[in-house]
Amino acid sequence: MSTDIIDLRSDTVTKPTPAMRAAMASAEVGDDVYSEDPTINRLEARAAEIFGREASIFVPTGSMGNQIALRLHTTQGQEVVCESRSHVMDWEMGMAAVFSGCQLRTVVGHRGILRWSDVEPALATTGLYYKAQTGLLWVENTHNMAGGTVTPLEVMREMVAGARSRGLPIHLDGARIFNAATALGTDVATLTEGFDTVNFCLSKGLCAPVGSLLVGSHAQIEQARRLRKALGGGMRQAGVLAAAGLIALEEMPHRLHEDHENAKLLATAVSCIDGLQIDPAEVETNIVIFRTECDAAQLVAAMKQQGVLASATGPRSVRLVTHHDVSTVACEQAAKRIAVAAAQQVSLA
Ligand code: TLP
Repeated sequence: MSTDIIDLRSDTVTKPTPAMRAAMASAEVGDDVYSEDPTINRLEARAAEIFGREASIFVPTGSMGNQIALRLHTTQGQEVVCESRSHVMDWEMGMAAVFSGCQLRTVVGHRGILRWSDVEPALATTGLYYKAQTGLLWVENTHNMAGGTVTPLEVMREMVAGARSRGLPIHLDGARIFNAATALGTDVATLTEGFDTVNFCLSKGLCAPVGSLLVGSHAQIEQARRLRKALGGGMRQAGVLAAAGLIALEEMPHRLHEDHENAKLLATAVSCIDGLQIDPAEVETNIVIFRTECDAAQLVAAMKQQGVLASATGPRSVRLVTHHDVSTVACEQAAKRIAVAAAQQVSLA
């Protein structure tokens, strides 16, 4: 196996930058359960400001931020309408049912993107006593499992307007919302305007070691503090984490275009490999999901032998995610190694 591993499994594998480590070492801290950690307070205030909201809360993970939002907006027995391959559906451990007593009603979007016309027929808001009522609309931008696809601004606005017209709250899983804003050439406040709550992650392409923020109104975030504590997410001197988070928020978004360019480069190279398929034009951000004629798990294992780590996202699909810790040269190298691994699979078939 090659020793210089190129890790493209996820942008969650990024390590804190030297500036983050220095800020962590000297962070001013206090007990955040008493709201006395000055660095967390600064991070929360800054996130609210950047998103144009009243308040925000620092949570350990994106999953926790999403689940707090889900509980905030719903009551037991309701439905949450989301895209069929959204993170809340596939990767959050059935917590909509466990923590909020809700079920998910999924709708298939085009490349993960939901339009109002897709969603409207799935809503139950008429008050019919014999149907589970829709309690919440859920959008994921960028859409992870659809390959980092971006919901454009006009569609975000259409979804918000639709939710309003039916008196429904709308939450955004914006784990990678800075990637979406970068791809669209807009800012996150504009892109997320009108969403009742937005969850975004510092720990993915923005390189912080830990943490996400949920933004919303004062009243929602006050209630979110109770729910975070209920989930065991009341942290103490977590200003050491928020210090890295502040750098992630202020300094890292501006470089995300590099990850997008590297993803395009990888997709273009992969599209030339026999037995692998992807349309590079469909790659908009830092996620590349390609189809393979051979077994995806076997290909991933063969890629690992060549020193490239990736994830199988289905029996015939493989995900590569670019990030701060893989350079353009490393991506070029990864493409060559993927070609070797794919050729081995073809020769085995
Ligand atoms: N995504 C992870 C895995 O869980 C799949 C990854 O490697 O991409 N929303 C979206 C859209 C996400 O992609 C993720 C993480 C989350 C929420 C949850 O964030 P964490 O991992 O902090 O709980």
